[in-house]
Amino acid sequence: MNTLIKKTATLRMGWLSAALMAALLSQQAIASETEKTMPKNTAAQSVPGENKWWKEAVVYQVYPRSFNDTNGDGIGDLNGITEKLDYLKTLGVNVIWLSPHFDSPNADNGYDIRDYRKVMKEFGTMADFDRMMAEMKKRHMRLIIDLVVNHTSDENQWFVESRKSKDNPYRDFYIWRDGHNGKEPNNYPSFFGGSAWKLDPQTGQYYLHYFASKQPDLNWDNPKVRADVYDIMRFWLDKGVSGFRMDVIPFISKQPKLPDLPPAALAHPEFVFANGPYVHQYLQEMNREVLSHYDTMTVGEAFGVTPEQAKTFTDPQRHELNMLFNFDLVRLDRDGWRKTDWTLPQLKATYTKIDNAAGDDGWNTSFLSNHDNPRAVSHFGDDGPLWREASAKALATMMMTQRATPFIYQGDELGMTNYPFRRIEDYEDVEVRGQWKDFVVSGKVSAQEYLQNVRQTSRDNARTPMQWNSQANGGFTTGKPWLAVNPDYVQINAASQEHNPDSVYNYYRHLIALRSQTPALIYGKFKDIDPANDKVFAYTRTQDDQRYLVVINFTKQQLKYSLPEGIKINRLALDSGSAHPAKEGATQLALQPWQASIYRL
Ligand code: TEU
Ligand code: CA
Repeated sequence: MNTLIKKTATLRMGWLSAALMAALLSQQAIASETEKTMPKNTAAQSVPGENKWWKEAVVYQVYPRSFNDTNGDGIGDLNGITEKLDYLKTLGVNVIWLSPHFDSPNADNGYDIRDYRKVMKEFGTMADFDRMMAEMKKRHMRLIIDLVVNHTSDENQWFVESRKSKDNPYRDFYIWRDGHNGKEPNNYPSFFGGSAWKLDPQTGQYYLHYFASKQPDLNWDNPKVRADVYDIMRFWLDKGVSGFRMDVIPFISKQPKLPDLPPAALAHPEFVFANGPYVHQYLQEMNREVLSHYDTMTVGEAFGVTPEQAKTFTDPQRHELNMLFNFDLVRLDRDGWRKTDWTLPQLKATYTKIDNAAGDDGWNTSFLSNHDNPRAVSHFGDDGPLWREASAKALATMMMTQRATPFIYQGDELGMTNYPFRRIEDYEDVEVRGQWKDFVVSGKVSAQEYLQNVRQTSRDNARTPMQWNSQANGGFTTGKPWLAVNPDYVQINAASQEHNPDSVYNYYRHLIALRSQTPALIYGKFKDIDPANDKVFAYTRTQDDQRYLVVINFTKQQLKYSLPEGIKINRLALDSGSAHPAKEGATQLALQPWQASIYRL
């Protein structure tokens, strides 16, 4: 075994035992705290397995900074989104998730909020926001916004007050501790490098920050914090937003007394952070106080939550959240910033696991990328010129036919690819810069090894600007873009795809339309019919007498595929480009490279 593999193996084991420990911790927590203390929401009991608009929705994630710049400052803006609503309407999506649009000093591109009731000045004004929402309404689209309330910006007025003195009324809005023997209060690492504690000279105490030091963690054990967060939620719901994507929401309840992490958990603290004792209590309170009074869609970013635990957040009987983003799939071949390998049977097993964990009355999300992950086609497909389009369509087929609400990340509908990063200076992301210090500057790994990995794993891969056309900067801006546009915009852009019937964009359109019209593809039971096959992903979606088969060739070879006993084709529902789709009665399929087909059985 070479040293890299050995190292990865140990890291993985560390992660597993941390996950195990966290699972145990959380079981205890759920039994001891939540069930006993929390009154049930009796107002709006929902029936298991019910049909819901948010299950039938197709969501499109907009990362505003990189979407469309209308005033030439190199930063996307809300007017830029409004301008592209017809593009999104034509695509067929009906919910937009907007990454944070609030006033922010942008230490983490808006995930550090200074004023929750103001629009980030780079993105525009509240009038722009209202106009954007009105234009969405006209097109029967809904908007969900990003609720970032595990932490704020250090420039948020709450923190400005909090750090002033130990007896400031806002002191307990954050988590302040004395040092331990002249060092940090405990060994928590920050996701963005270094310790999760920062000494504040004004009072001589440390504050906790799971992310950048400009992102202090709120103290959710303080009821005033919770009440203020609920007010912010009502403010936006009353404006007409239809719900929230909730940033690292499982992290809001901290471990009592904040003990050191055991060494095995240090590489993956998320499994401990996500298992504080009161997380379910707080979410049930949030539901009772706010969400149950509106018709909302809620999706929690569940970094550190295992599929088995997901149900404790999303069980309709528990009145917490509708759905979670589970990271087992997008992090299948990841260990922190390191890229590892994946196999098709592993990918399939992940889908089955997540689906089983949801059970009949639970509900999942389906996504292959977002603003924190590499591009879908570069990650799970083949982004070389030969197979980029075919593999992007194959992945789209997989993503859109799960028993889950699909979330398309901006640009994936064009098959946009990872950026050809070379040097550390090419990156803008606070995460990359922090890790560079921790791993490379410290001498733990070579610059080459780090750069080789983040080239495939960095969040900036997904954050390069949208590629609208083949003009300068891909038509994203007339100025200098805040992050370089991928040079492949000349070939890959919206303008060249909108009117090409064979484009990735138009294939997405057909897929979205098919899913929207086909209850079995939304609600139907999922069954992997050939889990060990390492070349073809074949599964059925069944609702009553409606039965569909999805077959995806994950290789760049032509393949013959024999359907398992008892399954035969009735008719083709959608195909990504086979010269000879299978006919009625067929039990043998001839698959083109990366071909994806949906058949009615
Ligand atoms: O991300 C949460 C998170 O923990 C990871 O997905 C994160 O991106 C990182 O890769 C962990 O190593 C959310 C947001 O989506 C992300 O953009 C923010 O930076 C982060 O929270 C802090 O708000
Ligand atoms: Ca702008």
